Amino acid sequence: MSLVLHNFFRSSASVRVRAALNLKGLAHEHVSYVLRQKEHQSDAYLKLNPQGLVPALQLDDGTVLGQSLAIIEYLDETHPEPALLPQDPLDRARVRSLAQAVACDIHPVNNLRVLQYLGQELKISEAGVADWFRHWVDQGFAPLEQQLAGDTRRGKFCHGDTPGLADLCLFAQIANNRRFDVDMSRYPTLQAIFEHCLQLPAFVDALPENHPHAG
Ligand SMILES: N[C@@H](CCC(=O)N[C@@H](CS)C(=O)NCC(=O)O)C(=O)O
Repeated sequence: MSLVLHNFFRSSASVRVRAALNLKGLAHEHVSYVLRQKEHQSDAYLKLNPQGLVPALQLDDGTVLGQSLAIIEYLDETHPEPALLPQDPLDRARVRSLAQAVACDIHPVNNLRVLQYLGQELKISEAGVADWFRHWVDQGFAPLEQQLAGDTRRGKFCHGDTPGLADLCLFAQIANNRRFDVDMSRYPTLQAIFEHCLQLPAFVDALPENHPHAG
């Protein structure tokens, strides 16, 4: 299968998918879009992905999939090993719930277009925008830390000792947090999971700084 990932090195939704592709051992090419230059809003990209966000995954028959969680679940269904979701329905719901706590409740309010709107349209200072970012991370991370710290289903990763969908989302968020000086000492359980991810080349290679088009 020849796969093309339309993405941007710093995009955390792209980091999720890059790490998933790496965990599955799926080779892929990169097409990069510089978000600050609005390359993801070009006619050519909008033809591929009318949602105008990265990432999008293009399959060898030309089909384009948008939305990182949908892409990751597609990869998991078509390449079941290693599994990114557990078998048991309740466990699957638990992992999806953890993943969505990051991907649906933290990431969207901290997305580039939101931060740009705050700065460019509402004229909020750079420091104010950074405060906004940290506020919404804290709103999401504090309950997540509490939930995961007290849960025996957690292992090295969010669910047991193998990485899955929730870890992909958490890893990408924590990697992104570094740009805004989020104080991770308040979230020792989340930080420990991040560090376990960093033991795996699949995650390390997905980091922004290791993207072939980083810069
Ligand atoms: N829910 C989408 C979010 C995708 C998304 O927001 N991507 C960001 C980069 S992380 C983006 O394209 N931002 C462009 C913008 O904000 O203008 C997903 O999970 O794929």
